Amino acid sequence: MPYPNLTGDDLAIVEMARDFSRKRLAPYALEWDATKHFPVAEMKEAGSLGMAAIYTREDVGGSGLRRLDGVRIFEELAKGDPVTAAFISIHNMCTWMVDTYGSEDQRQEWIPKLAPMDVMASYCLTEPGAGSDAASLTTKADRDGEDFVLNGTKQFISGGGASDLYVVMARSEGEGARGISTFLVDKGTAGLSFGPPEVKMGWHSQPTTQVIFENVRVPASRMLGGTDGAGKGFGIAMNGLNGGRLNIAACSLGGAQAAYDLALRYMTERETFGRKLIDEPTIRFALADMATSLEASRLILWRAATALDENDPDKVELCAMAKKFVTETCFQVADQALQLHGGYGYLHETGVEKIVRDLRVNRILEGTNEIMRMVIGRAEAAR
Ligand code: FAD
Ligand code: 2MC
Repeated sequence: MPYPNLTGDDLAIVEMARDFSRKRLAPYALEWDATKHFPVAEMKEAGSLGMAAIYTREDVGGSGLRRLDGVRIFEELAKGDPVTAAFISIHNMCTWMVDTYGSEDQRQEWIPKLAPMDVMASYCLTEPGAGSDAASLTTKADRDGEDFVLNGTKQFISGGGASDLYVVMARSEGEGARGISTFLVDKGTAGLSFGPPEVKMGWHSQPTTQVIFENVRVPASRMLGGTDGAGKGFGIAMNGLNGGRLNIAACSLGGAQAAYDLALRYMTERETFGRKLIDEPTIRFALADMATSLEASRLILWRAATALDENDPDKVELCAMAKKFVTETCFQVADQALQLHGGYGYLHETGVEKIVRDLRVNRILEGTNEIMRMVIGRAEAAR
């Protein structure tokens, strides 16, 4: 179904992402999953097409597009591979944080390297003892003369060990959310190390590791925003996540759309009891529910992305609603697509079981869907 109401420019952006996804991601995604290959060359190619700094300002090499363009791009990328799309989303989140909250020097230093993905970035918030309750994080950043010294461990970091730059939330100012600042830490810094890659249900083509800080010394100029950034790190991290949550939802939508497309085609080919499955009324009802879920997901996602573009007062709640609704609904669509394939759906070569595995985690990361309900519930209670 064509996207509604797109102008020529909007369509050109979608078509660029679709073309890249079809040619450079889709043909290889199953192999990358099986061999646990992190497709760095393809991601750099996405960067060269403007997809690593989508809503970052143009003066430093960003694409200067909207969040609305972003969710359409991530839907298209995820049709080819939801895992690679998700890492490009995390990188975009880091790039946007540097562009929005960095000093002019930091913007000039980093964005020209982040935009083409010459430098790949990871986002480091979660800790072994602080996941959903992120403001309770304990990684310390102690001031020592002109430097900060970081100590602590980050957990579940996407791109850990592979990324060149780590955007790290650490406690420099004292207790609570307002005691946290954000630091830009180079991979080569002494005292920085990485745990072994976690063995996961999905997201096989992307490393997830601990990121360990043992007396990691960074100049004070590496605090995001300079001295103005002291104590602002939690707000920076959360504002980054608003957009990240939309992109992750868009990854679920793209993955589910791809699974649906496979199921629809299979229903027109497979025969049981002497006729095509597509001619069974109950199969058509299943397809109808799936198609409706995909369209509803797209609409709430576009609504939330527009709210973020327009700095709507309800943007945080709308992003949480979109993340919760789309990641849950689209997981069900992908699972149903697997069911419609019968036993063949359970085989790796069909491509649907990978999508189901890869979409499952989107209900957990970038804020679990229980935390999304907490965010929505708080906003509703405050009305
Ligand atoms: P917990 O916070 O311990 O929660 C456990 C369960 O309790 C969950 O179901 C949760 O929803 C529920 N729960 C918690 N509190 C409440 C409450 N008050 N009320 C009701 N239910 C509650 N983090 C990063 O910083 N950077 C990354 O790049 C990154 N990548 C990831 C990649 C993968 C593959 C995975 C699995 C995780 C990644 N994460 C990353 C971490 C992810 O964001 C956290 O796993 C997530 O926020 C949940 O934290 P937790 O695992 O500690 O669960
Ligand atoms: N956007 C902007 N600001 C936000 C915000 C958001 N989404 N959420 C919270 N804030 C602000 C809030 O307004 C407050 O600001 P101020 O101090 O100016 O009043 C401050 O942050 C503290 O917020 P709360 O008082 O609500 O803090 P609390 O600790 O009660 O709850 C909660 C915060 C639960 C919403 C937050 O910890 C959270 O989102 N937890 C989930 C963690 C998460 O999403 N982790 C994802 C890791 S990244 C990942 O998984 C990847 C794959 C990259």
